[in-house]
Amino acid sequence: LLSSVHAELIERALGGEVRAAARLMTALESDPAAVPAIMSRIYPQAGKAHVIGITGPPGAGKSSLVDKLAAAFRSRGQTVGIVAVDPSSPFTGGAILGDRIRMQDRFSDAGVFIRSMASRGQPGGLAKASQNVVALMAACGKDVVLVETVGVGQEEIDVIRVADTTVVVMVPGLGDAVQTMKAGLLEVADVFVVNKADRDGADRLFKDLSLMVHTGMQEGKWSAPVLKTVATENQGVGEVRDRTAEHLAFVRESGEYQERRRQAATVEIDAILRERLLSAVISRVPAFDRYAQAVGRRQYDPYTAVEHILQESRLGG
Ligand SMILES: Nc1nc2c(ncn2[C@@H]2O[C@H](COP(=O)(O)OP(=O)(O)O)[C@@H](O)[C@H]2O)c(=O)[nH]1
Ligand SMILES: [Mg+2]
Repeated sequence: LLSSVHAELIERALGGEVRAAARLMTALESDPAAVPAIMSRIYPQAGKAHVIGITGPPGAGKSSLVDKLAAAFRSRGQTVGIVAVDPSSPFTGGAILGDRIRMQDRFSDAGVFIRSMASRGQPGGLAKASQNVVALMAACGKDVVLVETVGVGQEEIDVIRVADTTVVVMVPGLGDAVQTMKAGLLEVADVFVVNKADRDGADRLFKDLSLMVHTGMQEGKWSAPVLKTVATENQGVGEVRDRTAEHLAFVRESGEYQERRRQAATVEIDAILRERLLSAVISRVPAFDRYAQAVGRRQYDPYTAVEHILQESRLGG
């Protein structure tokens, strides 16, 4: 049930009040019991934004690019939300603060809303927490929501599974393109950016990526453009803005958009369902921990333990 405090915050946030939106985000992050009611009010309004995921290795220049990209969208009159998912712990959150200062500095502008999230300590997981914040920004009327996340680890990659368009940022000298393929980034890339194009090796990386994309090209399918940028010098950023917009138009036209939304919804439902099922099982099995102890002592194996737990919870066959 929606509390009257949250109901009022939602009204004000949807009306464009930034402080109300910020308080709601805090509630989404720190008050798991309040999340379902808040989301049920927000979700139906959240479909209008273009959600763009920006991912790549640490130090690739993602924050620098997001900063300039936000300005590029603003210059076309579009409002922008930024969700920066930081891999560092909230206790060593120097990078979070750094990003926020670096970016918010430039945007005293009310057309940009920035939220940094630590990747640890999110109840229910990072992907869900960031997706909720993205949905809220979209519901508040941001035209574009940029989601920055490090492209290492499944959880971080799940963060951008809900993006309409995914930009993979790579740089020369941080390991080759094959590493990126291994990390599963190739398959999610809609636009490749070779950032730090002012550095040695950028041309080589550009050629390797272009060849890779060209090899995988399919008739009637979107083919990821490979773009060069120097984020710190604001070079090539307008092109990134234009190609991401083009990608959205393309997938809308081709019908792929709906398929992506369906896949993203599957990821979201999956995560929520897992969590609900697990807590339902745990609450029905008071001696849950006894099983862990028994498995720890090798009295039986974890599969047998799960069999017992399911039977005891009466959820299993
Ligand atoms: N030479 C050069 N340095 C850059 C460029 N883009 C970002 N940087 C620098 O690379 C470092 C990491 O950038 P940051 O945006 O924090 O990377 P992130 O970890 O991917 O978010 C910073 O010192 C930036 O100033 C670029 O295009 N060229
Ligand atoms: Mg960053």
